[in-house]
Formats: sequence, structure tokens, C-alpha cells
Amino acid sequence: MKLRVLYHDRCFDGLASAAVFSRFYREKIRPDAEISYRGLAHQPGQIFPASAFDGDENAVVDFRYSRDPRLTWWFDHHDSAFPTPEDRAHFEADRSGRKFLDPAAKSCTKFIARTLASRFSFDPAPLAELIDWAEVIDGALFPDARTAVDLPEPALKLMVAIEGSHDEAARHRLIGDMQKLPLAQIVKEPYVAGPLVKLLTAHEETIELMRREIRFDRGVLRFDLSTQGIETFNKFIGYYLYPEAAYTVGVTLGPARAKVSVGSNPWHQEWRQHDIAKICERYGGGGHAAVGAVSFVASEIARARQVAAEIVRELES
Ligand SMILES: [Mn+2]
Repeated sequence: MKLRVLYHDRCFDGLASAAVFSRFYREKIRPDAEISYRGLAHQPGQIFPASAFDGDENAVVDFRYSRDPRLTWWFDHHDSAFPTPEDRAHFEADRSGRKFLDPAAKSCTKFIARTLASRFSFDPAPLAELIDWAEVIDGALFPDARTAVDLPEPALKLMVAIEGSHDEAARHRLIGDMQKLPLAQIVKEPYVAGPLVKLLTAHEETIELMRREIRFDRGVLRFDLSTQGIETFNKFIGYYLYPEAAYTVGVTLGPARAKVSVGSNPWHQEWRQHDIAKICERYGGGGHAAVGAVSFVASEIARARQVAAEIVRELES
């Protein structure tokens, strides 16, 4: 019996969601299940690859809905969960009892844990450390910007390892380890600790680069790292440098896609006057009320810059 778990890739909450669901599935549904993973990234155009749902059961966690009849389990907490109104109607008509959405949930991981606990008598207690950290990281519940940037905790180092990972096999191994090992032990495993040295150095360099590149005006931080070869960055650096900023709009470029990232200051949500998911949806992106993104194919970098400038103008006070 094959279970395919599709998860939001290079995201702590995405991998932790896959780990919690997999542990549940082996404990409560099929102990002998052969579980395989596939990461999903937000990209323009097609949302799920044609071959995505190739298991006897297929679960999607922390990612968008699909009407595909082969999708048997679904959990998400994004405001932009439904690509079309037809998808929403399909979900609302679903009576399987295995598809769940809570846009108010801070993390998909904790949402999955409490849903499975109440409906399928799953015991999430052995994974409490993982679940609580997913809530802190995805909900941006850090005590201050310094903690989010200095990364003192193993969970935060693991966040860096996941967001900067270029090794899919390592990410899938990590989902396995998250089901059974404490986070302090996982970050010491050579397959995590090795690449992490370089990633933490790159993180320090990004802080210095952003110190130079970032501009702050009318409440909005803006920066363009597309010529610097930096695809991912810690999204709290801006508020660490400018605690008085209400919003951040950044442009990045990788080999496959250009991205406009839009965020609001997690320590001052009372300054937020806009629904960022709604703004990003207008340009084909999505996210949450407090944070979102719009993706483009890499060749559309000029369009990405133009969209970023438009969003900056909309957010300026
Ligand atoms: Mn999430």
C-alpha cells in the first residue's frame, strides 16, 4: 500500500506537516504503508504536476486544494487555498471527512495535530516540540526580531537548513527524522549539519547585503536581490534593521522563478492596514493576510520588478 504525501517544499511548516501526518498514518491507518514524499512549490501556471497523485492514497499538506479524485487527504491554512471558485465549491461539497481547512491556524502542523487528535484519536504529544516550533516559525511568534535573525535555537537552524536546501533526498530524510528524533539531535546529523555551515555563513552575508540594499520609506521596506544570486532570505532581517517598518516588499530571482515577497511586521500587526493575500492574489500569487508572495517564471523578472513597485505604492502610507 503506497501513500504519497505532497507538502509545501522548503518550508519548516510544510515538512513538519508531512512528518505529523505520516506518523499519524502509520499509527492509525496503515502501519505497513510505504510512504513517499514530493515537495510542491508555488509557481505560475499549473499547480500540481500531472503525475502528482500517484499513490494508492494521496495527501496534500500546507498547500493548495485540488479537485483531482485521487486526492484523499488535504490540510491547509492558507487564505489562498483554492485556485478557483469551482475548487472551493468542490471542497465545500466534500463529505469524506478527510479534507480540512483553517485559515485562522498559525501553522498547518498544529492544525493537523489537533484535527487528527480530535477526529482520529491521534496522540500528538511525542511530537510536541516539532509542533510548537512550527507554530512559532510559521506564525512568526518570535519574541523579537533578534531571535528570528540570530537563530539561537536548534529549530531555527533547522528552518535555515530547510529553506536553503538544495538536496531533495535530504529533505525527505528530514521528514522521517522529524517523526522520531528531537530537533537538537537532527541539527547535529551530518546530512543537516554539513550544508548548514555554508547556509549560516550565507545568512550572515545576506544580513550585510540587506543592510546595504534595503530602502525604507513611508512605512515600507523595499529591496531587490535579483542581481545578487540570492533566492531565499530570512524574512525577518528587514524588521531587525528597521523595527519601525510596517511592511516589506522584496524581489528575488532563482534559476526557475522570480519572486515578489510581501510581508508585514510580525511585532506590530496593529500597523497592518492591508490584506496581503488579497493583494498578491490580484497578481496571481497568494498567502496569508500578514504575508504572501507572487511567483513568475525567471524570464519575467522585469514584470516581477514592476509588480513589486506597484505593491510598494499601494502599501505606502
Ligand atoms: Mn504553513
